[in-house]
Parts: sequence; C-alpha cells; structure tokens
Amino acid sequence: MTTVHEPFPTAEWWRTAVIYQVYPRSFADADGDGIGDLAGITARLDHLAALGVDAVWLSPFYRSPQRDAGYDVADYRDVDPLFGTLADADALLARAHELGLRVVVDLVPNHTSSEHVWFQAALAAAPGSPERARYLFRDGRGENGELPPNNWTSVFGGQAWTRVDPSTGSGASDGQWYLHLFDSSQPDLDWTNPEVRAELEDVLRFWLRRGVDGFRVDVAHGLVKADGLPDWGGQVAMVDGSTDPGAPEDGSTPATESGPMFDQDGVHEIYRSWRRVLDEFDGAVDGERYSRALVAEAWVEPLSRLARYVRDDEMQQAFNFSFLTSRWDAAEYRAVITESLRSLDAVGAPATWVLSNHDVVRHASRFGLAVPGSRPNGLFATDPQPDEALGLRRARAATLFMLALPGSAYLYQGEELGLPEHTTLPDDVREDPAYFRTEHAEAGRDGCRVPIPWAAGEPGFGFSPTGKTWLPQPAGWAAYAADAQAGVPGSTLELYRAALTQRRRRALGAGGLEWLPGFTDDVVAFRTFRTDAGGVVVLANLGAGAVALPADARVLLASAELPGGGTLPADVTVWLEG
Ligand code: TEU
Repeated sequence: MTTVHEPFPTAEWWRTAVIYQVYPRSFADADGDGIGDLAGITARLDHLAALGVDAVWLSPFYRSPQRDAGYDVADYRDVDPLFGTLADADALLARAHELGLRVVVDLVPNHTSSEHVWFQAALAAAPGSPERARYLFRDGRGENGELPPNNWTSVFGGQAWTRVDPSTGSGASDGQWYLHLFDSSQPDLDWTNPEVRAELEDVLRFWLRRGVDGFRVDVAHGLVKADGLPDWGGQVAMVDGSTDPGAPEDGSTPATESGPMFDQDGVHEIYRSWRRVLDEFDGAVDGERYSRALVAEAWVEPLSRLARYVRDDEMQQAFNFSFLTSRWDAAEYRAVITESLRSLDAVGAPATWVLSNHDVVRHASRFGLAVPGSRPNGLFATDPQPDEALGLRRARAATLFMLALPGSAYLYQGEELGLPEHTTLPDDVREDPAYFRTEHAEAGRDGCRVPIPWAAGEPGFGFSPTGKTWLPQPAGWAAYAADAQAGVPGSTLELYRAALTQRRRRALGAGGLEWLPGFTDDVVAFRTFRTDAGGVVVLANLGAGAVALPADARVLLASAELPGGGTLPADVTVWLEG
C-alpha cells in the first residue's frame, strides 16, 4: 500500500513533524552484502509513508572508514560505496519528496575521520602549519612532551588525546598530540579556524542544493572548546550524558556543569551563520517557500540552556534528551514536559520528544529493566535481562502519550515494530568503539543497531535478499517482523499508524496542553487542545494498579486491550475524545 501525504503542509513543517530516524546500515539492504544501503531505503520508503511520518532523518552515509559506523566522515560530499552512490542519494531524495516525506541528513562537524584529506595533510605537515591548525594539535606536557596536553577523557573511554609518532603508525614523528573527544580515528576540528567554518558551510550548501530539507547536527554542543583547553575534574559519560563526578548523590545530572569541551557560548555564533545559509534556500527550489531545518544533537542540561540552541536566529529544533532519559515515573514526566514546553516556548521554538535512537538502549527494553527507564550503556548477555513483555507494554504506553504532545516527535527505526534491544549479542560480533575503548566494561550501542525484520518467513527476516545481516538478529524477531504486524489489529505497527493518523487529523502537534486534575499521582493526565481541530484527553497510567476512567470516556486509542468495566490498567495509555 502506498500512501502519499498532502505534501509539505506548512512552511514551518518542522514545528509539528514526526521525524523517523533511519540508521542506514540496518534499515534495508538492497545489494545483499548484509549491510543496509540507500537503494534499500528508497525501496522501503512506502513503509514510512504508510506509517504516517512527515520526515526521515538519515544517520551518516558519507564516505567513511566506518570506525564509528559513519560518524567518522572522510568525505562530506560523497556517499560511501557501502551505501551506494550520489545518484542513489538523489534517487532517495526524489522518491521521498514524491511521497511527501522530507529528508534530514546527518552533519558531523565536531570531528572528521582520521582518513579525511585534511587530517592526512595535517600529519604530513609540521607543527604550527596551516594544515595542523584545522585540528587541535598541541605539544604534550612532561619533560619530553610524553604526557597529554590536558586530562580530558574520550566520551568512548580512555584519554581524549593521541600522540603522533612513528610507533602509532601515524606517519608523523614530531610527537605532538591531537584531541579526539570520541575515537582516536575521529580528530576534533578547530572551530576557531575560519577555514573550518567556511568548509562546513560549503558542505551545507552542497546538500541543500541536492534538495535536503534539513540537518541533524552531531555533537552540536561540542564544537567550541574553552580557551586554553584547561584541565577538568569531570568525566563525560556516553549515552547518559552525565558529565560530572561531583553529581548529586541521587544520580541526577548536575544542573550546569558541562565541562570545558561542551556547551561553550561560542557555538551559537556558528549556528547563527548556518541559519543564514539555510535561509538562502528558502524558496529556492521551484519557488516553494518552506524553511530547511537544523536540529541540535546537544546533550545539554538544564532545558533552559538547551533552549539557547533554538533561539530565533539559530537552529529550529534540539533533541529533548531530558525526556528520553526520564525514568518510568509520572511525576518525572510531568516535570520534564512542563519544563520543556516552558523553556522552549520562551524562545519560540517547538518542543521535541524522543524515546529511542542509535545511541541508547531501545525504550522497549529500558522500560523492562529492574529500574524502569534507567539507561545502561548497552547490555551484555550476562547482565540481568529486561522483562520483554512488560517493557513492550510500557514502550507502547510511552509512545502513545509522546505522540499526543505538542511539538515534533522523533521515532527510531524498528520502534514502530516494538523491537527490543538485542541484549544477548555475542561479544565477538560487537563493533561499537565504546565497547573497545572501555576495555569491554560497556557493551556499547550495537544492541540497538541490529538489522530490521521485514518479513517473518524469510532469511534475515527479509532485511537483505541474501539473508545476510551485519549483526545477528534474535530468533524471536519473527514475531516483530513488519509483515507479521501489518493489518493485525492490536499490533504495535497498527498502534503507531493509528496514532499518527489521529495526530495528523487532529493537528495534535500544533496544539497546546493542559494538565488535568482529579487523577492519582501515578497518572499522567492532560488535554491537548487546538481550537480549529479539537484535541484529545490523554491518560497514561504509570502506577502499579488499575485506575477508573472518567464515566463518560469515549476511547479513541489504547496502547493495550482494555479490560472493560471502565478501568485503565497499569502501564497503559488511552486517548479519549476531548
Ligand atoms: O553522539 C554524541 C554522544 O556520544 C553523546 O551521546 C554524548 O553522550 C554526549 O556528547 C556527552 O555529553 C553522537 C552520535 O549520535 C554517535 O552515534 C556518535 O558516535 C558520536 O556523536 C560521535 O560522532
């Protein structure tokens, strides 16, 4: 079935858009090598149109040695042969637009791959040269420069500096060090260098000219480092985004301390100039007037700090990781939703909502953990395993209340199938650099990156024509396959479709929200409203026992079968006719 949307309903489409994240290596494989590709995505775009999303965000597909699954870019203006060609990218864009889907691509400006021509030139050049000045090369400390220039650690574990000397095979012998907040194959660019700024702006224009509708900006809070790269007593953790060992004892993230490598005021000038680049393209294609969007991947707290990224002349959106990192707790959700709407309204930006992505344990598994909603950096087979059924029940409930919230929502591929994390991956198939750099202390992110099951009865569950998959899929995934759920009442896929249909029909993303009194603390209860389209009443029961539904309740959608008798069981969300 192909559903073509009303194309491009408003100029500021991103204010209410549901944006579906495609992780190219794991979405669909057309050429049979077991790794997803652009042609595979294009062939499956009908699934996304039928699902009812507004836009697609593609994780990086650029030329890359794939040390960090493409977040290590060697050439920003080409497609990696693993994923296809520039012509395949053009075909994808054309087909998506035909279906009324906008396309957001990933931009990785904080670092390049060490195989980027710039970094290779930097290694070949002398300290102090213009080639070195595009990155953060420094002399080491200690008598012979044998100690790293400061004490920063990599987000993936280990120190954030690597020394160039013949023994590391880097080709340089002067013994300088270069900074990498992530893997050693991901050297950080120096954003105080005008050449770096000009180059990345040109990259934006390259993709805008090809017709992309926006960019998801990787590590948007990291581009500018504090002057002098001062030592810091803290440590940055992957996935949970917590940054300070001096954090409050209750485990909450400290309010403002983010370290000298993150959330420096200087980043905002960069986004102001990018915004001007995007604005050049408003109306540039076929005279169509709609704005291209920038979305910040910035692990910044509190939300009032995050709101600075989406001021009027900066980006349009920022991921709401405070929402993603909430535990399964009604009071916590009420607080984060209230605070999100308050701080983003204050700058005129839409709130965004997200529960899963390619860096975190899938929410269907997080909510099935002993502490539901806690967020380990991956799970090993030897770890206590999540309760799959409970996790899925809560995930469906969480998604259903998320999709009623005003603003824009992000979905991660496979969550519409209710996919859990692969929590029993054999260690010898893991690829995430975080697993290696932490010396296997963290399982890392491979478990949320397993190829998608499309067809229950086919090898590799239809991911690839040969049945190959770059990571193994659990045998139990036949039940989650898209073809096993399509048209099946009560399936997770049909729940997502129904919710997205109602969301669109009732313009929920564009509405406001009011909290409803009269329910117990364990119930997230709100009414969405919009004068011209009508709203819904949303009740999410996060408590342990059933609660009574209002006497006159007319149920529009429920995240699980209701028992009748006018009750809302535990871990279920309903939308009621407003
Ligand atoms: O992730 C950034 C990242 O690792 C954050 O989750 C991190 O916890 C935060 O910066 C700490 O404050 C992005 C990509 O999503 C990820 O896949 C890449 O591996 C990474 O950047 C490097 O490009």
